[in-house]
Amino acid sequence: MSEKTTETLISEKLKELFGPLPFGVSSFSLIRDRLIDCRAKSRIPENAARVISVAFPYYLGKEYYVNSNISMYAVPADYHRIAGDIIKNAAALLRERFPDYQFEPFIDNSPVPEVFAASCAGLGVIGKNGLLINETYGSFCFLGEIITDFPLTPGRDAPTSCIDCGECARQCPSGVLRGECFEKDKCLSDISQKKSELDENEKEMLVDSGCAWGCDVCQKVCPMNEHAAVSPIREFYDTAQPVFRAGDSVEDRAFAWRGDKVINRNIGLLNSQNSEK
Ligand code: B12
Repeated sequence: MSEKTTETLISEKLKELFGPLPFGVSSFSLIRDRLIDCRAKSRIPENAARVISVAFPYYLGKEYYVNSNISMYAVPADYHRIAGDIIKNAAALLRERFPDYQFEPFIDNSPVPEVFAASCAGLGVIGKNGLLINETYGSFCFLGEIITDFPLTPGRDAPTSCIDCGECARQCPSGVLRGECFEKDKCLSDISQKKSELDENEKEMLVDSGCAWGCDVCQKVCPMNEHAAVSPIREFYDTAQPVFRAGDSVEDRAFAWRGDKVINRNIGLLNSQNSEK
């Protein structure tokens, strides 16, 4: 019987580690020139060859969002921790099993343009809203990756695009998706994270959205999300908190990194509007 190649062994291990989570491989050379400047950049292995992208679906079913006042991605406990634990644990086990190779995990605060890399790895198309849309789970997926120096066979050599119906751009509350280029600070999701004082227009947009953290409009109106499957990640359900009240602990929430001032300010704005009605 022929011996299994290292590639086969690593591929089998990845299936064992990620189970039902979509994952795929892209060539590091595709993103080398697109890396995002951040501290984590220094962790990229010296002879980086491949990026193993993993999607962490987070849609829990509509009953989980009843009367919610925060974005769907912030309903479960902090994905940086939950998905971070899965990807860090996987990288540690890969290092242990294949000590001749490097496996470095990243999530969100990552030098990898995660949407682009995931599409190149075959995990889905890039929507006009800039998000990765997976065939099964839609765009309701967090992304993370492991960079390795092992030359696994990559998926595709370029990203692919959505059906381009334009609905996300038409419905975008701030109009940022209708602009020539994506001006990050005009996105309502970015506005909801702003530490500095919001101007009247920003306050109005936030209040109208009813969402104290993030923005889901470009995802909710996307026809490619209509039949998104629910997440296979148990912990997302067990930790779900759809309504956040001023004074609740931000510990282990997706917005913990911002502290409690910004979310409390936003909730105050939503509440003051409700009491005026
Ligand atoms: C900064 C950031 C933000 C900023 C700016 C977003 C932006 N679009 O630039 C703000 C705060 C606004 C934001 C908001 C959100 N974010 Co954000 N964000 C990031 C972060 C940390 C970096 C993004 C970045 O700077 N990319 C680099 C620049 C160069 O990318 P870019 O300008 O978009 O360029 C892309 C296009 O050129 C495209 N592209 C290139 N070639 C081609 C070719 C084709 C054919 C096509 C179609 C596209 C394409 O690919 C490039 C790279 O992605 C990433 C994590 C990461 N490390 O990637 C998460 C990330 C993109 N965000 C994520 C999420 C969930 C969100 C929100 C949905 C959260 C919410 N509900 O409020 C919103 C969505 C808003 C929106 N429509 O973009 C997820 C997206 C998951 C997914 N399924 O795609 C990520 C990957 C975080 C994660 N680890 O899961 N985000």
